Amino acid sequence: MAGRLIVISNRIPLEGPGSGGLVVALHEALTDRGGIWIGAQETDADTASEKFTRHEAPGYEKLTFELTAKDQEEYYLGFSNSVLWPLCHRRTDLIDFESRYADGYERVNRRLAHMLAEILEPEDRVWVHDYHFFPLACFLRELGVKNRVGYFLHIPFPNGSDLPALPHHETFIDWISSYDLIGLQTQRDVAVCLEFFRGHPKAELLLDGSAKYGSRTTQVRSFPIGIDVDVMLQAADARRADATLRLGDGERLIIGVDRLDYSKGLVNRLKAMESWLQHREPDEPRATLLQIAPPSREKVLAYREIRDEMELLTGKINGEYSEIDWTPVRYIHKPVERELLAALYRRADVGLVTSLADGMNLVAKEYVASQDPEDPGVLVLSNFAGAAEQMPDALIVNPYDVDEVGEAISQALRMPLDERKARYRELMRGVQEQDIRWWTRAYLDALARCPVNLATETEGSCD
Ligand code: GDG
Repeated sequence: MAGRLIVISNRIPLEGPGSGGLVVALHEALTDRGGIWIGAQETDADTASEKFTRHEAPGYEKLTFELTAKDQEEYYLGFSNSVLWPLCHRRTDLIDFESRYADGYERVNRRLAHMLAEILEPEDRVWVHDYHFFPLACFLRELGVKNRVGYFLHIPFPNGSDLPALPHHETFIDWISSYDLIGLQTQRDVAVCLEFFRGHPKAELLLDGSAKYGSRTTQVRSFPIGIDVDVMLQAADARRADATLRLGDGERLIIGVDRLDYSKGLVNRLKAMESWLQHREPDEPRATLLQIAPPSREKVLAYREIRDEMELLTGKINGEYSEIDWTPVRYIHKPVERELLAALYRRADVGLVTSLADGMNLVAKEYVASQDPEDPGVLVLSNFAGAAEQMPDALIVNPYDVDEVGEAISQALRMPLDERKARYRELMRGVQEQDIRWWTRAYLDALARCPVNLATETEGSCD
C-alpha cells in the first residue's frame, strides 16, 4: 500500500531498536514498511519547540516532540495519569483534577497535531497509541487532515457511566469519532465503546458494527495484543533462577510481576497469599510469593500511597508467617532485567495475576510462554485482566474475593501434571497464534481496509 506508516506513542526508544514486545513490534512494522515513529522527549527549556527533532534510525525515521517540565506535570502526570488512567481503570475516586491539567493536555495534543499536519503526505496512515492522545485526531481534523488515522487504546475503554467524571466529557465523543478505526484490547471493551455510542443522542450504530456520529463513521474492533514468544522461550532457563533464588528444599515459587500500580490488585494479592497461609494444610509444601514491583509514576500521590500499603502488608504477613528458614513474601521494589525475569517465570510453579482492571496484561502471556512444556506451572488470572478473555484455561479468579484467590493458589500448587500440561497446551497455542507480530499485522490490515472518511468536520468541538 502506498504512503508511509506514521506511529505516535508517548514513549519512544531512542537508543537502538529498544526492548519489550510492543517496542520491538512497532520497530519491525516500521522497518518492513518504512515510515516515521514519533514520541515525546523531555526538555529543560521553558518553551517547547514547534518542530520535531530527528533521530538516527535504520530503515525509518524517528522524530521527537518536546515536553517542558510544565507539560510533563500537566499533560503527562496530570491529565494522562491522574485523570484518564484512574477513569479508564474504574477508579473515579482517585481522579485528581486541576483545570491546568486539561489545559496542558490540550496544549500538547494541539501542538503535536500542528507539527504532524505539516509533515503529512496525502497517502500516509497514522497509528496513534494510547490515552495520552485521545484528542489528537480531532485536532488533526480541525486542521483539515483527511488521512486515515487509527487509534489503539492499551488500557480499558472507560465505562459510559464513569465518563461524566471526565471534565468537559461532552467532547469525548468528538475526540474518538475523529479516528477511522478504534482498536481495543477485548470484545468486552468493544461492547463498552459501542454502548457509549449507542447511548449518545446524536450517534447511531450501523449494521456492520461501526459507529456513526455526525458525518463520520468509525470502526470499533478488538485486537488483543500479544508478546514476542521466541524471546521469552530463549531466555527462560530455570537453572539461572535457582541459582539466584536459593529456595529451601521442596519450596514452591509463586511469581507476580507488575509496575507498582493500584490497577494491578497488588494489595489483594498479598491478602490472598495471607489467606492461603492461614488455610494451609500441614501436608502442603511451603511456597514463597516473589513479587517484583518496579516503581511507577511516583510523583502521583495514589502511587506513593500504594507503596506504603504494600510495605506495611508485606511486613505484617512475614512477621506472622515467616520461619527461621522461610520468608513467604519476597517483595522487590525495583526492576529485574528481562533475561532473569524469563528464568524466574519458568522456575515459578504459579503465575499470579490479580488485576482489578487491566487492558490486557502481558505478564500472563509471558508467564505461559516461559514454561517448560514437560513440567509447566499454572496461571492464576484475574477475570478483570483483558487476557482472561483469551485464556480461559488459566484458573480464572475474582481478585476481590481474596479467599477464592487463596484457594486457587492451593489448587494450582496441587494440580496434577496431566492437568497442568493440558491447560498449558491450550494457553500456549493461543499465545503463539496471536503473538505481537499477528497483532501489528491484524491492526494495520484493518486500518488499510477501513473506509476513508472524507469529512473532516466533527459534529461538536474538540475542546
Ligand atoms: C499497558 C496496559 C497492556 C514489569 N516489570 C518488569 C518488567 N515488566 C514488563 C513485563 C511486561 C510489561 O512490563 C508490563 O506489561 P503489562 O501488560 O503487564 O502492563 P502495563 O505496563 O500496565 O501495560 C496493559 C499493555 O499496556 C500492552 O498493551 O497489556 O493492560 O496497562 O512486559 O514483563 N520487565 C523487566 N523487569 C521488570 O522488573 N525487564
